[in-house]
Amino acid sequence: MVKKVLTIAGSDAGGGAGIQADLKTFEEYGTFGLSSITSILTVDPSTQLPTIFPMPIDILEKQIQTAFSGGALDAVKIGLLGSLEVISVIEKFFKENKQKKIVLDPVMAVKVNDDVLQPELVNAMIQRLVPLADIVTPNLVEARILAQMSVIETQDQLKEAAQKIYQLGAKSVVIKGGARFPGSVATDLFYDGQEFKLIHNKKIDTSTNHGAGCSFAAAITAGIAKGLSPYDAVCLAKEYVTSAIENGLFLNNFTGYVWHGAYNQAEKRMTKGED
Ligand code: PXL
Repeated sequence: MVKKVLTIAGSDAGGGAGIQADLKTFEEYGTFGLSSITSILTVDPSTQLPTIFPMPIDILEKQIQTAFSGGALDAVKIGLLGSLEVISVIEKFFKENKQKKIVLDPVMAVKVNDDVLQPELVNAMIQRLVPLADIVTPNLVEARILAQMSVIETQDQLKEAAQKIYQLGAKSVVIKGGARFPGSVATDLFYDGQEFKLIHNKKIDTSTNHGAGCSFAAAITAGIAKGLSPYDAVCLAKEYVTSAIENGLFLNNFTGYVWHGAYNQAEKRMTKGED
């Protein structure tokens, strides 16, 4: 049976991150993707500054209602929220449908300028969404905010942050240290209250990484929907995203996107009749 996977996230008009990354990734995993759009993100071509247009809450609620019309989904990913009210709607439908397998990508900033978006959302996310999550997938900046630490630069600090986020009530956490983490290798850390698992990879020297975080969380969601443990889902997602980054493409002179189809060489599909 094809698994049904929902993303509740922002729409990235550029096609690399957010809802677009999620649906493309769900498809690559052979799962059926559904989407509830919380907001629309655009980027000004001359300044490169992002703008977030929140979806009216009643329209978001109708989308989530549509997605849950057949009951609980096989897994759900939460990304960019857009507004505080979104959290209450999510809570309502998760509770009514006894939704399990919840992945929280605690998006607080977009790569373009790294300003923390909507700080009022952070506390609500910590108190109300983190405890629902089977896995939370912060990057280094988000981990620092969730764990209320001033720096994460060493492996001990990475572990301390993971433990603090776990103690907020998530069943597991993976911190995407990635290429930003000091040192010669890209380091991520998985923790589920049992043992710390460091995941090392080579640092990839490329700027085609827009959408990497969203795609990673989406890949974990699809993996969990298909029955992988959170840790196994993280390891496969890592391979999937590494390939997507290595084979990325540029939308314009500024923005390099991950290529979601890279792992499966999707560019070779449906080539009948192509010149
Ligand atoms: O990667 C953070 C992110 C999340 N959600 C949406 C985005 C981005 C980054 O651009 O566009 C919709």
